Amino acid sequence: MAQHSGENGSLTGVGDRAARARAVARAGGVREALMCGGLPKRLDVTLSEAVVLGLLAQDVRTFLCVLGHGSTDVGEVLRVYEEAGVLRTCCVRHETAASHAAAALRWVTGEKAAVVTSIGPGALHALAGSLVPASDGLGVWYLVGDETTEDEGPNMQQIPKQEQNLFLRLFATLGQAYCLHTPAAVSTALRRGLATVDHPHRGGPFYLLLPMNTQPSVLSGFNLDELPHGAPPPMGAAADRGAYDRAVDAILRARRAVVRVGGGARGAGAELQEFLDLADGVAVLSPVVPGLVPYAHPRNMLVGGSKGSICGNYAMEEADLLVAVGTRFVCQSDCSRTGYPRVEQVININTDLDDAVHYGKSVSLLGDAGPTLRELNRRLRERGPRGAQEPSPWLRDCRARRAEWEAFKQERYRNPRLYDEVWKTEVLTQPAAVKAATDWARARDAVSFFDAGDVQANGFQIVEDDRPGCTFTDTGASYMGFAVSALLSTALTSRPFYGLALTGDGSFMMNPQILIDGVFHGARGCILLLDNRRMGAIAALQEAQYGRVYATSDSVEVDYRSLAASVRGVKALHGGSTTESLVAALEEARGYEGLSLIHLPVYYGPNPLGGLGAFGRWNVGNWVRDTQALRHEIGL
Ligand SMILES: Cc1ncc(C[n+]2csc(CCOP(=O)(O)OP(=O)(O)O)c2C)c(N)n1
Ligand SMILES: [Mg+2]
Repeated sequence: MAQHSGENGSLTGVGDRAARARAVARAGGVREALMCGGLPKRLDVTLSEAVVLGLLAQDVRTFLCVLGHGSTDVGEVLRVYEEAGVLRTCCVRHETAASHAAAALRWVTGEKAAVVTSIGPGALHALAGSLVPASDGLGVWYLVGDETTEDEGPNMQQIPKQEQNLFLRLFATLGQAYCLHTPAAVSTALRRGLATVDHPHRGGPFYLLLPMNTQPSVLSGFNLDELPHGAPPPMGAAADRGAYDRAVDAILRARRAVVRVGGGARGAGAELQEFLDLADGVAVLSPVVPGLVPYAHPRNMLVGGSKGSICGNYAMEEADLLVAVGTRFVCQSDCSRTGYPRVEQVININTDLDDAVHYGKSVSLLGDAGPTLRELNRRLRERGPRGAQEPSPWLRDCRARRAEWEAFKQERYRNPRLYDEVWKTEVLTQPAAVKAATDWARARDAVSFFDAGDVQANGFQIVEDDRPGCTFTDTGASYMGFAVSALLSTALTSRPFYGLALTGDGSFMMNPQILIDGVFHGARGCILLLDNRRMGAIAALQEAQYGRVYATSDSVEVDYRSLAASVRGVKALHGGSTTESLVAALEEARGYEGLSLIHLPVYYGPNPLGGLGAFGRWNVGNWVRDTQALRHEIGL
């Protein structure tokens, strides 16, 4: 029988929610409350409350929401628990932006969050946004409204089709999903979510579908012990079965080893650097891990692939041995399977079986990068390392290409301004602006986020990080609007940082909601809007492929500074047309303890000094025939 607010000391009734919330607050957590007797083991709770208690038990305390009729019941539980101070809800203006902020929070600080939406369009906005955590391996919860399970007739905003489980099928295609059709299955759903969101090597989005009629249904005598908690354990080093010896033989036989470093190598920086020396290898870093090998490291050939760099692509093009560490071979980074034309042997370290056997000619080491590299290093030391003293011819050649790349970049930085046909004046180039801004961010300890487009490609070609965790660029999904939305994570974290979102005019307008949400929730960061008055990356691709630009710009002038200034609380600035004026604007933004926007007109045009070029192959547009033919010729 429901009671009121536990005033009579009861905590077990459906109506005792507020008292339970206070008990959780007093004990410092659900598990803690259970252990100290602050909460009884068996309770009558609604499914919505069981879900929230379950998430709290997994240390999910941040909820980003756009509520609707599909989620008011969960919303009411969140209200009561927030009032008690055990969680924080942030209402935002767009579900995709909520998803980006939750993904960024996980990426930068490791803190977890849940995105809460209504049924239908809101849920689909979140689903679209979840391509980011799905692509970049980030654990994020999604609580989305779903149609009623009694099938009394069509629900507004459901998929209009006489069929069961349509949302479940849709969501389960993109990640792990569970529909709480049967409330008593809640602990199993929460356990599946835990395994996905807290996966030790590759987290992902977990979608908990909450039918509108089961949310308020009561679980009588629900046993809190059933709530899962604690992260699943990580894998260790790969099992042997002779694979290490075969790998070491291949390394000692090779003359030109390239080590491709992906997101799975995060946390294995020290092992990796030792391995580079022992194997006489050079590193080519995926854009998701800048700084994992420091920029200045003599064996760092930086990025490679269809955007790439002179040195990174040279190393890929010439290598006879590929050591792939925690990478999944996305087209842009391995030139659509044509990136390693001379490779005779692959050593592939990955925790994911499919990724570990991606290429032929592979010795696959199915295990965690750090411990597996440690074991490889140990055996290499035993067998006598190579390349210990003199730089080998391979390293010398690569270093020469690295010097060429540095000179190529310097030439652009020395010519930071060009006359632009649209702006009708001299403006900064993107390379010059991104270089000045990221140097500034490094010096000021700001975390840089990159949006899609030329901004992103220039970004990963330019950044000079000497440690991991300074730059976050969603090259997995390359989702326009990610970077600006990511700034909201500065307001959600308990580990404060200042964010710099480098965005294009196209990307910014995908999610301008950050101007409002950022002010309301207290974001600390700056949007640097590089305005070339078009979707530059696509225009450049059209130009390169077909010689004609089409449908990638419009003629509408937007005064982004005024637009930003119209939101009270946003500091709106102009970046001028020199690197000095840009840095001055960044300094002014940094002096403001809130959200700023700097509008910076930038160059778009044919002058090669206006960009950083492309160096590899890509299986898109009219390059498809040649790229695919080469892929089959290589046969890797
Ligand atoms: C949501 C989304 N839609 C479309 C794309 C395809 N796309 C990639 S870059 C780009 C243009 C980006 O324009 P802008 O942000 O202005 O950056 P620029 O390339 O001009 O520097 C587009 C349309 C995408 N990555 N994400
Ligand atoms: Mg643009």
